[in-house]
Amino acid sequence: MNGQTFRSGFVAIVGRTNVGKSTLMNHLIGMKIAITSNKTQTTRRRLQTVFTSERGQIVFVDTPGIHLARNALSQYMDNVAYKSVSDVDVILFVVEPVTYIGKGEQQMIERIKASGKPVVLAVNKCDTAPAQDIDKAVETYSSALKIEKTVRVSALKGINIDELTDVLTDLLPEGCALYDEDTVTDETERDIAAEIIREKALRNLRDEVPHGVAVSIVSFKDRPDGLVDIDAEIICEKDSHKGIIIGKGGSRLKKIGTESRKDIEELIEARVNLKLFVKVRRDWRQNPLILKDLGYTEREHP
Ligand SMILES: Nc1nc2c(ncn2[C@@H]2O[C@H](COP(=O)(O)OP(=O)(O)OP(=O)(O)O)[C@@H](O)[C@H]2O)c(=O)[nH]1
Ligand SMILES: [Mg+2]
Repeated sequence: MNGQTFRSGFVAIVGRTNVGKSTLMNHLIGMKIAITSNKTQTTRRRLQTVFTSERGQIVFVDTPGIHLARNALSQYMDNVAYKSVSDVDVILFVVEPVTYIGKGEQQMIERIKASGKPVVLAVNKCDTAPAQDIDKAVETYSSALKIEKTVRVSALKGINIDELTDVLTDLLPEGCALYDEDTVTDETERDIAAEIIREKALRNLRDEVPHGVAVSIVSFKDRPDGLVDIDAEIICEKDSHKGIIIGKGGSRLKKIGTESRKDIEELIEARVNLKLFVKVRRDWRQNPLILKDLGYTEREHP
């Protein structure tokens, strides 16, 4: 370790929905674990990944993006994000190169201030704006809260990612590794597979349909020859949405299935036989029992 102090701890990745938190986390760890999309409210629950280097170990906590909650699911999502700031060592506040701080973002800023935790500001999507706009965004956020370090990044283009991991490591407490150095996440293959299917559904749907989609893995079984059989349900809120998800002659569902299977095969390094079913569960986003069933409830974390 070249005589350097080894540092370890938790970093919460927080910010408005769609600013690129999950894309950034995937680039920070060098692997696609979190799903991403150009729709708002893609991430729905807390997701942990691990980055280990010679200098230290960072446990990243990706969180749902702040938006104005309108139902029980989105209320849960905002709460996960707000709460995450209090049980980590460092906060990675991700923003876009803008100068407007919305109501939800302002509430997050208040939570961050109250936590007293050190904050690193990542101005993401730097590939989309001229330098003077990025400077203005830095000014805006620096006057709204105390920031230890600012890093201008592009998660999509991989700009300044190593610099960001260095800055974050410097702010962690001295300590030994919390996870085995080969660990990338504590998510199960089953849970990641469900998320991959949800991502493909999100990316192939428009308007209000994607926000009412959830995925539940019904069975996940290895065959002796190495093939893995996965049955999954795509849950939606209305009969009309079911028709849209299935598409003309089943074309959209087939596309979602093909894209999902490819990514799941890459993830689990095995051939997959994937069967998708679409099921309507009316207004499930308001139903506490269904939310619990789908894992959208508070869990205990170390
Ligand atoms: N141009 C550009 N687009 C980016 C960058 N980072 C992320 N994106 C895009 O921004 C969109 C949102 O990315 P996500 O990573 O899903 O955003 P998020 O903040 O996790 O969103 P929520 O989970 O809803 O909170 C996707 O279409 C990404 O491809 C970037 O650096 N540059
Ligand atoms: Mg996300």
